Amino acid sequence: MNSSILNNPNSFFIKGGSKGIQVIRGGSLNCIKLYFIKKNHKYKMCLGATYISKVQTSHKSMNIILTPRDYLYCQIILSKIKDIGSANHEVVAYKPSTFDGTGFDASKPTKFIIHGFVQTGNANWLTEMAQEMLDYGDYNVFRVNWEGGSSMNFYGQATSNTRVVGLEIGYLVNWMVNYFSLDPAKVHLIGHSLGSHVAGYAGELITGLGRISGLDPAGPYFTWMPSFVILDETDAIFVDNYHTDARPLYLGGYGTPQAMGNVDFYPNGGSFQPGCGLRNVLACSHSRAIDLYRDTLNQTYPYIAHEYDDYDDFKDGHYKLCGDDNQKCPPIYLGIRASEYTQKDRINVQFHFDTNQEAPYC
Ligand SMILES: [Ca+2]
Repeated sequence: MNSSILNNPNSFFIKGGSKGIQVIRGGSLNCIKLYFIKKNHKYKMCLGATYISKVQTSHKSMNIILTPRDYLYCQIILSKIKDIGSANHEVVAYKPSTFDGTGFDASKPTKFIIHGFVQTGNANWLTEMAQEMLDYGDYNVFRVNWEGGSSMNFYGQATSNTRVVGLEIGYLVNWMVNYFSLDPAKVHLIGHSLGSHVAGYAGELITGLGRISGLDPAGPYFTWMPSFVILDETDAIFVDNYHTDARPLYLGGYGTPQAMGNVDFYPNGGSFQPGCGLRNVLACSHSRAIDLYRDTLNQTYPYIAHEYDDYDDFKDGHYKLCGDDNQKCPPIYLGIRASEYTQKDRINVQFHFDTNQEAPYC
């Protein structure tokens, strides 16, 4: 190891690489050691397989050094049925005892809920959605808390940290697949904003991951980036995205307009949500994707959407030509039941519809 690099307090490098942010693609889940050196302290991080993307395009102008794993404080917490709060259990890969007494059952479908920028895994919407998931189905439900990496009030830093959180989840799930014989096809990652891309990074590491739901995937630094940078349809068997705040950042939008799943939902056109008004300064439209998804857990009637080329066609009532038997573009359930869609081999299929301004939205 180059001692001059070790002695440079600003160095960040990957073993075998050189100073700076480097690309490491592929590899197994065997530990790759990272060394982070700052302020005369050396941190050694063992993250499993990883890559650090160095991408310089007009859409992503800089790369930010990752926050050390210890500072990022990533927790993965299993929510116990009917007992949100004090009975939650943090679980750790390669420590099966952390699963003892949690009620975890590897034969059940397993959900992970992942927050975004300037949030925590203990925010109300995560604990409430976890409980709603448990009420809806017989699942294992985990909340991912990466508050140490998301709450620095610097978006660029948080975008870099999403890669570490994705690694943590991928590392845990792959261990669970090996240790508990968990079926990865029954694993479903649900992420909001930056959490959507966290799910994408995790999905890239998990062979045969069943599903990712992107709740208004973050736009800045991600839109039109390569597949390995963004959540996209290659990251799971089925990827369903919900675009609710897809205006450009200079107009206050945090989401992306880019269709990047197998199916992409654009309620009310996807750019702005009814009822938000001035409240949009509090990311009202950005959060609406969460509200809509949760509503599909709470309502007894199904939310159904139809395929259109764009929102204008929906408003004009121009249905897509679906063939004589209407089988070329079948309708789809929103939210939790989107996985029942029958044409999962298609990509970037757009669904447009309008909603109410508050629950029930459809
Ligand atoms: Ca991807």
